[in-house]
Amino acid sequence: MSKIKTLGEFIIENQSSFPYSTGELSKLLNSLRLAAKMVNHEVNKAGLVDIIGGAGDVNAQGEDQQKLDVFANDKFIQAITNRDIACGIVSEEVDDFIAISGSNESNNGKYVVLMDPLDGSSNIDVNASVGTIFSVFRRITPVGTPVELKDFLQPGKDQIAAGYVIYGTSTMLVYSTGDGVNGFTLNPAIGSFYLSHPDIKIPKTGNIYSVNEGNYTHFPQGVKKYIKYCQQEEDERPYTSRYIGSLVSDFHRNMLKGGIYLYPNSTKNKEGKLRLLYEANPMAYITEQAGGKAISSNQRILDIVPSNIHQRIPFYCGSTEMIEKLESFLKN
Ligand code: AHM
Ligand code: MG
Repeated sequence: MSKIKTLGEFIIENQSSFPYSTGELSKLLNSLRLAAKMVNHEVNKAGLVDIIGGAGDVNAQGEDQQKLDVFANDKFIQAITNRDIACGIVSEEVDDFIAISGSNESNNGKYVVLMDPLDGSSNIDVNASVGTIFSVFRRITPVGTPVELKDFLQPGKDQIAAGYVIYGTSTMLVYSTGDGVNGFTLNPAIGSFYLSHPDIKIPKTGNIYSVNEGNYTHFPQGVKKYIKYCQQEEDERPYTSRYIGSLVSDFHRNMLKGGIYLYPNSTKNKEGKLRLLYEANPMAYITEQAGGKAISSNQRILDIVPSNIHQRIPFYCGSTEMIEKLESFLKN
């Protein structure tokens, strides 16, 4: 039997392979791990809302019940803010960036965290899986000064860590610090994440395509043609269509089995729907670390220099050969 390893042990063991090995990134990852467990606990109770009360109700402790996405946002912000490691946060739930001045207003935090605390939250009501997505950069302004907008507007290739939590049939935390991708599964009985998926690699090709085909009429020509290609009877095709509508779940499945995920721009959503900073960038980083490819309409996601914190972007990622095929359709 192979040796069991917890996420905590893994983080400590791999600390020295981080690009800036001061132990601070480990602490940051530990705080994200803690918040993930709290959110997991709450997400798992979501089906009991009618019995024990939902958003707007008052719980047994006399506290107002929060919507799950607000709860997740608060827990991640608290966990990150509680330690003097990060100097700022961008969250899908908050319009502006959050500055963390730290103890004695020291502004000593070296990192910024960008996150979607509960992605795919429309899935909660129907008991389908949701996720948390996070991205970490080193600040570019000097330590000791207040964080600035430019600290958050860095191209994705400068991320030093990224990951996601999937609250699914099992809860998993998958992350990379630039040295491959590892996945950890939560044992809910004891509250520990265990290394279950070491060194994940996306198969070079696959037979799954994931896209909201209801929007087909509004898609760019190249994407329409690619979708038709996926459906043709030839070679290994037609591919299988799988779409949960929860980015983390669709991404996770395709990463393990091989496949392509598409969220194109459309005549309805001219910029696309997904957010560059806390959806596309972290997923693109994980994709490349696992040997896959992630692009926007005509460039690598990780090369894009962001212009605002909630920027949207067309997003395509997955198995390298499938993305390259899509690229050939987009070029024409
Ligand atoms: P959200 O951040 O408001 O939850 O939206 C993001 C979600 C993704 O998880 C998912 O891939 C996508 O929206 C689904 O969108 P659609 O319902 O348009 O297919
Ligand atoms: Mg989202």
